Amino acid sequence: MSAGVVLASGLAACGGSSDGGSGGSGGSGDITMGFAQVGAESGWRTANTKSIQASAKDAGIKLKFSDAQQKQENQIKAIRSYIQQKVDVIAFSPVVETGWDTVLQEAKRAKIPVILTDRAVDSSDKSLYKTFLGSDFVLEGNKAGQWVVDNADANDVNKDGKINVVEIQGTTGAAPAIDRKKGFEDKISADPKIKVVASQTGDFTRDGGKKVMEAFLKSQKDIDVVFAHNDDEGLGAIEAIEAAGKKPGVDIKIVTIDAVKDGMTALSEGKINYIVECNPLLGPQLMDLAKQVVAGEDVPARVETKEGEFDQEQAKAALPNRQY
Ligand code: GYE
Repeated sequence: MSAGVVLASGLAACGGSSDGGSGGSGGSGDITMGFAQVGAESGWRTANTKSIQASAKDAGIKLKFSDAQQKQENQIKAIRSYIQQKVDVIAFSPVVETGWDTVLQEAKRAKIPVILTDRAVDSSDKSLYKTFLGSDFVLEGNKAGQWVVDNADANDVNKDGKINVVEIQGTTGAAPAIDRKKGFEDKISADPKIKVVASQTGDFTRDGGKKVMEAFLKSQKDIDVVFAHNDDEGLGAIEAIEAAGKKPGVDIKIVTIDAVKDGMTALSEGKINYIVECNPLLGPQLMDLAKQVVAGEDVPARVETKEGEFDQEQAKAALPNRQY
């Protein structure tokens, strides 16, 4: 409801209890970072926020943190306020890909370096940010699609020679939604039996996934597979499938992306069939990059995180040691 930006300073205790770990370039205790987060829409996002806050503390970086509640205008306001406060570096996870040039030019004019974290922007001017840190979302979509192809027989639940997929997309216009959709389509196009028969956004939330799945269950007679762009949407879909008297993971197969604890638990219980990992623990790498850009050092244009994928047995084995 509230249109305002939630601005909270997740301060690393000033006065310097943060001596350990920072290493490398000196003077990092003086760095202030403004971080404009997307929101708190998913388990992934919560883990990402915790990682950023804890790593800032460990690195001795003073963090100003804001939650945009999934609204671009709130993120823009937060970035402008960081420019006014003359922070040393701005990092943000752009809710959607387009519409950032003006505010990024303002940061550039103020000589404040910007690091894109987790999500990319679609801008022809690459000088507007120093680097991008995050995942290859097309590859994640590829992996989900390849799983549907590789398990085509099992995924043809009704044994009618057709594999009907319903897709629950992430936030419209967001890099992970655009890229995961594309990556998935690229792989399933290899098998003419596999078709996406319906596709809608669930905004990366559990509630969104549930509502979209309820609508799909009414409009589609024959659903074999759900492809949800994140675990939370898949978990919402499970609720809708169960409420319709069907067994998720059996009557309708489910493939998702993220591999957060709740998703992995559902996978180990047989309610999800496959999860492609997307690592939210970007904090330590972000703080290292921040120190480098503030020190004027060159950094790679793109820094990617390493990720895996899990079936039901692998989820059981991995769960006890899962950090998020
Ligand atoms: O997959 C989803 C979150 O941008 C990679 O955003 C992130 C995505 C993640 O809401 O759960």
